[in-house]
Amino acid sequence: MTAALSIALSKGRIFDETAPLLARAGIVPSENPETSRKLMIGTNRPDMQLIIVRASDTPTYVQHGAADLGIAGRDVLYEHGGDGLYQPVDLGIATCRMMVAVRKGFDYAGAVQRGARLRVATKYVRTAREHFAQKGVHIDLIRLYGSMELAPIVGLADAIVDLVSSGGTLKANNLVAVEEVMPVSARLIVNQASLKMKRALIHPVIEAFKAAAGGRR
Ligand code: PRT
Ligand code: MG
Repeated sequence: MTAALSIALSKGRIFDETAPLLARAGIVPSENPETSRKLMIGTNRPDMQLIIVRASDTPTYVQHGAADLGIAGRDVLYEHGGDGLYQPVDLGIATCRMMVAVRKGFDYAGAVQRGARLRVATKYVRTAREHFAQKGVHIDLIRLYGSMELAPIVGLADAIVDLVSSGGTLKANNLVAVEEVMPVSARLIVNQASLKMKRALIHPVIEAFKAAAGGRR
């Protein structure tokens, strides 16, 4: 059975930081997705359920209307492109920064100035391509799926584009951040057709998230 409204979100930091906002919006999951193996989780509201997806898949589920609402990082939304998605609320959670980082001692400014062709490893290929195109820097993109921090150390790339929050991971791997690409936080996203068809149900949820996100600060 599917509930009237579904919210797609990922386990881990997105769920952890969304749970208090959900609670403030009056939505309490009936199971903890961190420990449950269920991918569809009911809530205290019979008309609302959570769909647990991979973080980078959230916009896809919402775009196709497989979920009415979703919670996704700006990083993920930027890579996806945001087609068919309405983004009414910056939730101000799961914040970090998308950064360019290099091996300590690598002369990034010099390389850019000389017009050297940079090898850039990342899973954020669209973001990286647009960032360097805007700067007029030529790059060779190397697409990775994770552990980007390894690439400069083993000589796979000159630079990486990755998310940084505490900076601990960069530090532990002898890397330094040299440039900000964009600040990142998680957004509430809504399927545009759902918004039209289920406006009476969805509008109060959007307002509740706005209030919850505002009250959090
Ligand atoms: O882990 P999985 O491959 O399933 O997917 P995912 O990595 O996309 O999901 P998850 O749950 O790790 O992240 C979900 C969202 O959280 C991301 O899309 C971001 O919007 C947001 N977020 C906030 C972060 C971070 N902070 C973050 N620090 N996502 C990832 N990181 C990683 C970063 O990639 C790096 O490897 O943490 C490491 C750096 O952390 P520090 O604290 O050492 O700087
Ligand atoms: Mg992760």
